[in-house]
Amino acid sequence: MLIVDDQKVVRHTLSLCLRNLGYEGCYEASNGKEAKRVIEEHQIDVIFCDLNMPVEDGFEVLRYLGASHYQGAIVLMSSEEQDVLQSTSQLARLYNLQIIGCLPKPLTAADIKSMLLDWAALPTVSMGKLLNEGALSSEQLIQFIEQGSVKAYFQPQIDLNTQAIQGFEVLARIEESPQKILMPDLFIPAAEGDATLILALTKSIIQSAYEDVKQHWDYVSSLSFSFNISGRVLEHDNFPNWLKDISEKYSIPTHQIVCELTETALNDDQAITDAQMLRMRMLKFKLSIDDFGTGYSSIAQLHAIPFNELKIDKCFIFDCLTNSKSATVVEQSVKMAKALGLTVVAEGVESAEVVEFLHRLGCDSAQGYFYAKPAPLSDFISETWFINRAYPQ
Ligand code: G
Ligand code: G
Ligand code: MN
Repeated sequence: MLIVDDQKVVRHTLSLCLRNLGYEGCYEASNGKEAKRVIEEHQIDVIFCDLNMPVEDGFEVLRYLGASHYQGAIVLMSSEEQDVLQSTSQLARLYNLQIIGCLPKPLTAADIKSMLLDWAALPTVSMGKLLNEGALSSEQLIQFIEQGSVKAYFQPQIDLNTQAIQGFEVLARIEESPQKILMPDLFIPAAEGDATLILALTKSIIQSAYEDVKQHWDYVSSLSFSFNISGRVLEHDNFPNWLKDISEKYSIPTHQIVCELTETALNDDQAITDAQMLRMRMLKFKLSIDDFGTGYSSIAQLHAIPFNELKIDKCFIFDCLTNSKSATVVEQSVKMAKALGLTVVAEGVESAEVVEFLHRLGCDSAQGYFYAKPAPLSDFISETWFINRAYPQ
């Protein structure tokens, strides 16, 4: 275990407490810099990390752990209010880090004990390793890709001014059998760990979607198609040109293709990703910033890259009618997007009331279960609202 805190008394108390609980030999670090050194040199299963430290703070430690794909558990500690701790643990999840608890300061032995007991009792969290149950191995995934089991599902995006469909987001599924459809959480995280694999997967989803689009072209020729593009995919220099070539092959104009990039995807080498995004723009693809509001680098990125669209994350949309903080995030995101000349899509719209709220704020379009769940493209072609091009009000 590793304790990172600038206050000696905190480190001392916590270390004593852990020893009493049977955890011997804790490492200690008084700032982020020292913590990184310990993590590089030792196998650490649990990190207790303070947020406010003068040299390199807890946020820097989290960023570092995310970048180095740390697999162990993390406990956040702070005298900040509970909602700051909560938001920080949400941030950490974006880095695929495992936060097992947030301890308010001053620490108490009882809090520490109950949290560690819960953690030890969790079946999925074994020391230092996290097993994602049911997740596909790389070999399985490669096999599914090769046998053509990767399928594109389509979720409509509705123009809030006209109630007409304006396009689809394409979401990956694997058809293990006609009865068994595997969801992305079973294969995307693993694929993203391997730049070659996520590239192969992304290409096969796009190819599969283009086949469907071509087949139904007469019905969808005016619509946009959004793909989720992981930052790892952009590490491949020739991806933008590959996308241009395949779009030409299927006669789909590049301005109808939207590349959704998540903030977390925009990671390690900023210069490379930025250059790739600019290439995409020069080829006339549209760029969208996905899951907006859940990361913390978004504003800087909006500045640096000519995005066309901003997608407000569903976590803010879900409770925007009951949670004033979410409502504020939605409202401000719309305002900011408008000021920057971007179109705004709200994701996770589940009710007519939310549609109404978004429309009032000036949000351009909406996507969510209220309209439709992701499904094969052919399912939509026969729907009357689709044919009539207006969603019933
Ligand atoms: O489809 P679902 O509704 O369960 O999607 C879950 C998550 O998987 C979403 O966050 C989405 O961005 C991601 N996802 C779905 N399809 C793709 C894909 O083709 N590529 C990448 N990189 N992520 C995807
Ligand atoms: O992260 P990304 O925005 O790419 O992923 C979109 C995800 O959101 C997909 O998993 C999709 O199935 C899901 N989704 C879309 N609309 C809704 C909704 O209205 N409710 C819920 N719960 N999930 C939604
Ligand atoms: Mn998306």
